Amino acid sequence: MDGFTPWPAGLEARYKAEGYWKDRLLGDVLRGDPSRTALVAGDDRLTYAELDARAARAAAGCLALGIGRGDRVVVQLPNTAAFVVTFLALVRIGAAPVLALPAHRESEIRYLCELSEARAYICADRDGDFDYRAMARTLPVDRVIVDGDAGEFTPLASVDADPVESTPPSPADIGVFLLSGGTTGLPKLIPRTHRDYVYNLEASAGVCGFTPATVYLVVLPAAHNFALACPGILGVFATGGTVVLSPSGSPDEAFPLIERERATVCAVVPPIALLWLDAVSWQEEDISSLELLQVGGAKFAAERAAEVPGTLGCQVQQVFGMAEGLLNYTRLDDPSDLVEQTQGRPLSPADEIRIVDEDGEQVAPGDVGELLTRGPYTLRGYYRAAEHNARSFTPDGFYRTGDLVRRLPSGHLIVEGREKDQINRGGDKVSAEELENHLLAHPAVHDAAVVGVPDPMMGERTCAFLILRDGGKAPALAEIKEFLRTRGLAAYKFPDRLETADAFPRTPVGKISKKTLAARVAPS
Ligand code: J2J
Repeated sequence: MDGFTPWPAGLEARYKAEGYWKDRLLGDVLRGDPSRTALVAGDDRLTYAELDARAARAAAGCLALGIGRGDRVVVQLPNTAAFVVTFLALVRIGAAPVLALPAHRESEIRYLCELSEARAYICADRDGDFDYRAMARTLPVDRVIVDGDAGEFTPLASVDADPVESTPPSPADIGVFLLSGGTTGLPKLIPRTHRDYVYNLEASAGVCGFTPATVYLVVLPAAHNFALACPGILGVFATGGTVVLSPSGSPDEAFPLIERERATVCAVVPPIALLWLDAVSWQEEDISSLELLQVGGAKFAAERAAEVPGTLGCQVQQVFGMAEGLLNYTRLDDPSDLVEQTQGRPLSPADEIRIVDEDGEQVAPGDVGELLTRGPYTLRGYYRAAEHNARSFTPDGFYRTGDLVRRLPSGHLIVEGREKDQINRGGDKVSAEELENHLLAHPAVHDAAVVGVPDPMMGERTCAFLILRDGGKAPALAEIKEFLRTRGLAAYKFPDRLETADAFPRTPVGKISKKTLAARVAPS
């Protein structure tokens, strides 16, 4: 597979022999009782048998359009039954979905289509004021498939045919492409094979105690690794429970669904958890069915984690994960101090962890260093990114996470910071370089440097420092946002704040010192 970095033969043999890779396929995850409810989404309520039948018909519909094994398809759908059916259909025929977020815009989608050489782009008709079809007209793909009012494009509803036999993919094939949070000018694609992603979701379902009685509420974008497979939607399907899709994590949408469907588990990012902790005082719904709240994507403060059981009436689990692979979970039977104060420990006994200093040497036990990892579900290279891979991986295949952690004797990790040039905006990742490149295109901007500023709700917000061109007038934040919007950048990557500077502070080696810049705007 061109552009894909495989695991070395020795490790492949080991992961198979030790039972991590079972040669199961993503298309076969629907393992619930056929008569039980698999999916609730808006007015759709589908049993396992019905969802299976829909996926089979959609798979045949894709084949009829010439989409098949080895193809890539960019999928950008919100939390609807269409997302689930489309995902299952594509993985069944061995076409890999490239999972974009609904918030992505032309800048991201065009690049994903180009990089993946996508056979098709599947989207919704609109998202509020935004018309995906208008964007789709300019994309470099032969076929656009639209859920809803398709206009001149292929309606998703027409991608439907009597099921046919087709050659199944190999478990070693790429099953799905996830998006990296990114630290570079352009987003990176993470190839996940059928067998590694199936292990990811099955092992996660085990650690999180999922059973056929699990009712899992999805409030994060279904296309995000956390909501999709940690254990997520696919972990629920593999253990026979019920998935309930919510359009968002807003308490006025999520709480009524928890009450109505008696949801037992939900995965959220810290800003949503904080909102829910407050919202119980004014929302009137009965959310007592909730047993487990998974919180991850950004650091969740120990004090707030400690409030979850008393305030929301459920257990809390911290999740420190990444689309690249490695997942850390606090365990359901961990003592409360570990659950509150750590971000969990690795999912798999085969996860290898190294914590290193700037010279790549292992730090003393308990000291802070950069987390490196490899294992049976951690990528060995980004897709078609040889140059970047040379920096992101050690010669022996450990992924450099860019996260600064320390490890307790129990194996639990505490995230202490970050080395990568990224802003973690309440779980949404913003690559500083990507935003800087867009800002540099503005006529008034001579140079740009983007840093994170602490924020009580979001953890961090994005601050852009600008050096203006000679005689240039400082643009207003609203103008910059409008400029970025016309450039087709996703809105969550827009700066929250602008500052001007005459020059940027430099490190001894001449790089912009983002630490010094961030200190200028940090609350004292
Ligand atoms: C601090 N930083 C965290 C945490 C992720 C489950 C949960 C999260 C993600 C995810 C995911 C953190 N505390 N608890 O894919 O399956 C930061 C780290 C990490 C980066 C990965 C999942 N949990 N982070 O957030 O690919 O910096 O995945 O390297 O979006 O988020 O981002 P992403």
